Amino acid sequence: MHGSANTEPRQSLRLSVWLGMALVLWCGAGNTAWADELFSPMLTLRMGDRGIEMDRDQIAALPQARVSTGTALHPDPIVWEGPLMRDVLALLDVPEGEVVPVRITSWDDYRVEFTSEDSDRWDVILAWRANGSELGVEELGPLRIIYPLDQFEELRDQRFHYRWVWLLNSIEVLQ
Ligand SMILES: Nc1nc2c(c(=O)[nH]1)N[C@H]1C(S)=C(S)[C@@H](COP(=O)(O)O)O[C@H]1N2
Ligand SMILES: [Mo]
Repeated sequence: MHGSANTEPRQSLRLSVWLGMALVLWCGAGNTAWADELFSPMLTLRMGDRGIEMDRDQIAALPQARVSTGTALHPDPIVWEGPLMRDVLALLDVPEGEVVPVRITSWDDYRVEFTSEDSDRWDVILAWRANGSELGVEELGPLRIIYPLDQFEELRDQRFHYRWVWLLNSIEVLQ
């Protein structure tokens, strides 16, 4: 499943309203402690009855990967850093190489489903840093999916664009 053309305007409206509220809080607070509370837990993992909630420190404690690439719609290269999606899925004991369906959701209620085949084939990063700084909500963080687009021409495809989830808050392995 991927976002269809007729759901995008509704998503965009909801995103705008949501981001507007988040930005007011963000600017008003003037520090990241508030933002951390707003986006807490930073990441929720689910598989069946199992749930794992992770905060920024736990995400930062995972092995970190790094890639320099533009995004689906923004070609200027940025250095993105964060854990590999395959390492994050491994926290749910998803055996590497086994293809499982995953549902990714975001703080703006965007959702998309694809499979773990992507993160097995490519180094897909759950980025929380960009050009050396932590991603704030104005950069569509605190977590977003980054494909190594500039390294693999085959990723330059509409099918993948929907999977570049920003404002990511949960990853669920569907069984
Ligand atoms: N949270 C969230 N992520 C999203 C979307 C969205 O509406 N909300 N739109 C998707 C769509 S339709 C596209 S084309 C890509 C664009 O990614 P980019 O702007 O990072 O290049 O983001 C995807 N990720
Ligand atoms: Mo899109």
